Amino acid sequence: MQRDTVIFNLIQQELERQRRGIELIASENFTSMQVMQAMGNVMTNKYAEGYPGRRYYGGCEIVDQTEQIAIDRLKQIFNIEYANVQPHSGAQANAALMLAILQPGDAILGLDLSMGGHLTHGSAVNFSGKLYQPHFYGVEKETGLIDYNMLEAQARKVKPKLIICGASAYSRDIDYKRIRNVANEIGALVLADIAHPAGLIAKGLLSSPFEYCHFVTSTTHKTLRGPRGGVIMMGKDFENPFGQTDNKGNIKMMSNLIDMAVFPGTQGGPLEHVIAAKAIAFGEILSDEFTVYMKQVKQNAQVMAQEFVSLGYNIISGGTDNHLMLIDLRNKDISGKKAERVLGEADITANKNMVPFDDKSAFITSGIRFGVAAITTRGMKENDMKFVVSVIDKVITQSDDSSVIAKVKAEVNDYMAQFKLYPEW
Ligand code: DSN
Repeated sequence: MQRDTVIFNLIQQELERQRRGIELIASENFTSMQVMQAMGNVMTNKYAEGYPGRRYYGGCEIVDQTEQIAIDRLKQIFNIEYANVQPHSGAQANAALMLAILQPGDAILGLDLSMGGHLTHGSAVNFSGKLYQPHFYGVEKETGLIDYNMLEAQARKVKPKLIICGASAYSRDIDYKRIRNVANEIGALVLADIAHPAGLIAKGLLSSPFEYCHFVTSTTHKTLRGPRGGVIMMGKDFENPFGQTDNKGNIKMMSNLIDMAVFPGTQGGPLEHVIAAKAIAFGEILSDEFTVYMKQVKQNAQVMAQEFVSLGYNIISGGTDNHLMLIDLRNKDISGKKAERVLGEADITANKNMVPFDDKSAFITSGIRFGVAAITTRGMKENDMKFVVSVIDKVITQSDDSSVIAKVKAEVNDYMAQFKLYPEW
């Protein structure tokens, strides 16, 4: 077989793009070399439908071990009873979890996408909004914080079977206890989708949802810095409240329902090469080095937010508790769409984002979202945040001057040359 130079050239170009730019997409990160190597291994050849020790294919003795190590390490990270590491992505994790506990048409309550929520929390264009009956809560206009009064009022009014907390563009901690209290009152289950802040939660730098939420889902590639994928977890396993029994008449545990909802419910063969990479990433998360990394992420985000505020930028909620921030650009007279484009021309990558109560569409938006997990992996510290904010400000305030953008791009490329993407390269 001839080497596919077309594709390998494109991969090389992507490596160069990642190396020369400032990566600020809040949902991205740079895996370690060993995590990346594990994603390209022979386990991609293996079919392993089922779970360790109970597969539908022969020859699974070795992938059984990698998958079990991934499960055990994830349980150790969060000190929990149950983990399923097979979901191919965060969306798949949420789809499986909902399949396990909901019937089509059941009411669900989540944070509105336009207020920082996620597509899989009930958006009309997503399975969650098509199969189930979605209802939403938002954030307070004055503070940008989750409107817990609205959440409680909605919960009492629509009596959802599932309340979903967690967000894609929300920079503050979440009051899981308050959400659980209202869920108890109306008999709802609670899912925390911690895809964004999982790494901070793993290291105790944000509140843990496990005590209060029945279920927790996450991606593995954001602050957890692993391969692209998803997981489903429970702090404590419990008997399913729907009365489902096994063939001996015993009430099935929730873990059983969730495992069945992942496979065969929503997925076929697990990606065992990716699960091997998840196991490696989870091992890295257990290290002290990762604690240092996560603390730096939090510190960098706070310095970045302060720098933006000092230059007159309007950060939703006024700051950040986690790795990201959402900026309302309306006082800077530029849309999110244009800001994303001109920053991209200067090799600064970010994404446009609606802000709460936005008057522009999701294609234009008034906001932009920045996250620091990826640049912190590259070794950036507090002082570097000042450089990053200064170049962003130059581009945003002089967005129509192509000579400024070209100059900033050269500055960015020069600055980033000191931070290796991978120590070995
Ligand atoms: N698309 C991801 C994000 O950027 O936050 C969430 O799925």
